[in-house]
Amino acid sequence: MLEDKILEFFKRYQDKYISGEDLSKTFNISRSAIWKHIEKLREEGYDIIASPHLGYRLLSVPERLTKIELEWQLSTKKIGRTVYSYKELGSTNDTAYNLAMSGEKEGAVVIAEHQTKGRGRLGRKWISPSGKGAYFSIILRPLLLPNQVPVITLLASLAVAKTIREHTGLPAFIKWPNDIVINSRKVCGILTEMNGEMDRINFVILGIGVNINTKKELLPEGATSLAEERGSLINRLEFVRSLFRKLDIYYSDFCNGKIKDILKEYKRYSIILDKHVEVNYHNKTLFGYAIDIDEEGALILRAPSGLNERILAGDVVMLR
Ligand code: BT5
Repeated sequence: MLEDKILEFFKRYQDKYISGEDLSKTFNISRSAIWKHIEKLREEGYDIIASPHLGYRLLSVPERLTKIELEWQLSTKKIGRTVYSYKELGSTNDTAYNLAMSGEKEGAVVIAEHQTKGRGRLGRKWISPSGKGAYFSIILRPLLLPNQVPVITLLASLAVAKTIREHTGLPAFIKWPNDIVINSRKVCGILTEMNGEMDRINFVILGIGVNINTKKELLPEGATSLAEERGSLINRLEFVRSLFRKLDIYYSDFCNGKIKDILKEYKRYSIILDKHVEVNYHNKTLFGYAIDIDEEGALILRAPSGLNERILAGDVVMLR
């Protein structure tokens, strides 16, 4: 789109006025056509001033999660180098899945301001109020065995928890297997899906939903948002860009076999380790003491019998 190209031009010459004539020469269209594109950008929330003598100048960009704003000078190795952004989608995981099936490369991100069919695990819903959170999915193509896929959820949880801490100062913790909580309330959920065979991964879709500026009233019981916890709004664009960078680092560590290092750091932010917990899975309930998370992302639970149980998935309830 020509608007995107004009925008890139503005960004390159940040803080400078650009004359209508220069723009019209660069893009080979009339000055009135340039004006129409500028108007369109303004409608999208870009604050562009026009001075009769000096030309146009970009003052501020909208706080929206668009391809151009997210990709701009991101400097990651893989994550977010290509972004597909939408105002509304069913589920970003579904769109990313379809893109991966048609060969889209590793690191590409699908992001939406609103999801009409946001999904959790086991067919549960992920509530995705418009323009308030971050709902995105990343295509990954790790050269690993399927049993190591759960570690991707671990590294993503670590990246989210650390980004929240660094960005907002809030005490974010990881609740195995896929939740990030602040003051015991859920602020982020992760949905990792895989396409592969017994001994081979074709691709993984890593879906992340974070409640950023969402009002509590719009969220289910037991959920919260970063803004609710901090008491002030958060710049979503900056937050998501920081999160892409963190994910990029941990994913690259993971691909380079540094699972031990990731786990070591992960455990520092785990809220369930060394606690008595209840784990529910498929109508089955287990009680025990959470003693460890292993290198395949499984929870090791010491049962009341004294025996250790290895649990691959489930919902954890903390017991007092
Ligand atoms: C999850 O499932 O927590 C995974 C959520 C993943 C969402 C992302 S958004 C981008 C991508 N595209 C998708 O379609 N999904 C991913 P689970 O552990 O099953 O938790 C689901 C439960 O969390 C629900 O049953 C609710 O109780 C609760 N929940 C729903 N929406 C929530 C929200 N916005 N914030 C906090 N909790 C929520």
